[in-house]
Amino acid sequence: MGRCRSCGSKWILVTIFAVGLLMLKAVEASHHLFTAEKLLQEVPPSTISNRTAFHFQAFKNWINDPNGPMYYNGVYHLFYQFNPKQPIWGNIIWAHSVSKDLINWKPLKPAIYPTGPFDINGCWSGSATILPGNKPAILYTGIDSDNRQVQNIAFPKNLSDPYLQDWVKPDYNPVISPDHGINSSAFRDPTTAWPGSDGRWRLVVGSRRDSQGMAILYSSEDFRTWRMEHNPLHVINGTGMWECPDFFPVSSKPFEGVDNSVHSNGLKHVFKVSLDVDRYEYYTIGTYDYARESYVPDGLSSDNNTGLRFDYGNFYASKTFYDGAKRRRILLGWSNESDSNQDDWAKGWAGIHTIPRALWLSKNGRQVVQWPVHEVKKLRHKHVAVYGKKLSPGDIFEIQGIQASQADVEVTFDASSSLENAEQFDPSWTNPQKLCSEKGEGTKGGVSFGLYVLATGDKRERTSVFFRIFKAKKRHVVLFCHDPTRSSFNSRLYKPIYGGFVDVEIQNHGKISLRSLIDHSVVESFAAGGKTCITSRVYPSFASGSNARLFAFNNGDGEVEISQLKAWEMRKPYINGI
Ligand code: DQQ
Repeated sequence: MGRCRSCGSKWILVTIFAVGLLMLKAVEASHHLFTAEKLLQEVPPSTISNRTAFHFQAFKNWINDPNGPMYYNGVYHLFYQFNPKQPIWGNIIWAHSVSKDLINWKPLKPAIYPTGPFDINGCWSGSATILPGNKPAILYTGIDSDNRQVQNIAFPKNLSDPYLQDWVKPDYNPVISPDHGINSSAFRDPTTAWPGSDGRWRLVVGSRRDSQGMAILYSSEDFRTWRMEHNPLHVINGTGMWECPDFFPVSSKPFEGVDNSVHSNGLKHVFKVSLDVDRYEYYTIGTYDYARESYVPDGLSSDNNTGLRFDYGNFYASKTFYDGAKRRRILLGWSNESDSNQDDWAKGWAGIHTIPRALWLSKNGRQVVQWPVHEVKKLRHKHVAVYGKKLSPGDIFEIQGIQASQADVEVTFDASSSLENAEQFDPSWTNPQKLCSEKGEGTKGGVSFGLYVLATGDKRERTSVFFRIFKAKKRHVVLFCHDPTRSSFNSRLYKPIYGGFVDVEIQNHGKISLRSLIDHSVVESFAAGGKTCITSRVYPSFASGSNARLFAFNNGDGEVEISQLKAWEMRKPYINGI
């Protein structure tokens, strides 16, 4: 009898499931109709083929923030904010991929998705911490049944599974609630935890009180019961909601990193925040006093919208982790599409992550330096080189011989014979992005040179990656810009000009280096060995696939030399089935 009863309920379940599936299919079908229609009517075909090849992305649909990156027992884990149903934000869960080299990624089943009242309305960003006994733990923001933002914990179900595919959430979730008058709709994105000098764990959660952005500090003895500390770790008036804070010690040895658990005198820390109000990130370098639990940014740093940025372009919600295998700190960021929602429906995918970058403190301690992880070099394939090529004013020189839509370009320009032509720098020019717009790539004169990437043969379509050098009172000022204004004929695109100053003494030797990773719809550039980085999303209408060309140009008044240029075609790695 018992069997018959359970048979009956099984059939009811099967029927409900089948009806659900049909409904789901209907929804999917309507998306397909919409997609095909839009595709044929309005989207230039080449926009569709601009899918990135060697940047992290999902097989389809929407992705945003990198979550909980970690290296565990020989495997890199990357979780990310994912909408399993659509190429727009919504239905957010943690998707999960693993890698042995940070370049090829194997997709696994979703790791964290709504299961209880503490996260029933969404599983938002968070971080991983490896606890003593080599046990990973994830802390993430859940949107609970009252739509409050709460912090939850999850553990791997089976530590002997090399991929840690199943994650369990204890019943005692949430572990941190928005008590003490915290705004429950502005309380998210817990950091990786670090041990304090008293043995208690610490972490911060991003928040705001009115327009005051803050990183609320919590401590715990057992990683389960968390106590809000009296003082936030950091607060800045007028900055609004702080999303995805990150706080970590930084090494001054190039390419090296420091684990979050290290305490030592003189060790510098970085505090980074993603500002919801302008959707850019800012960081400061400072000193963390473990005993007082206070973080004091160095006098040179400011962490509002005049501050330092990891990337002066389309880059947000970044997160670092310590890679114990190679003793380095790695930074991952989300680069959103800058096409329209309409285009994203047509493409069926939206959002990529930037190439993992090693990150360390610059020699003068004033900023961090970033460089693509060395593993990316294994994608380098056919290559071309140019040495000692002089560019006279107005010259445009084509670099031929590789497919330039999927390439890694490293170039050193020598502007020494041209520096006397530099325009006078006005000290009131404090906003590099604005300066790049005012003195765009089309502005002739002074000292201005760089690359046209993803360009057509007639250069009517091009993305300009360039330097402009000015003469200030005691030194020269170097401006680095990305100008995508002419990157496409698609009128629906957002084409912001981006810019950052480069902290180099160019008057000493006249040389400056540039590396650009070009991947169909993304250009990720590193000026002066990674001191100033800019990422742009561009969608050429014609300069795509084998039609994309690469040029170097000199728009200034004096001669500039390409001391050395190497450009490699890049192979396509395996990324989540694409
Ligand atoms: N994205 C997540 C939030 C975070 C925001 C939601 C930043 O947790 O604050 O998808 O992009």
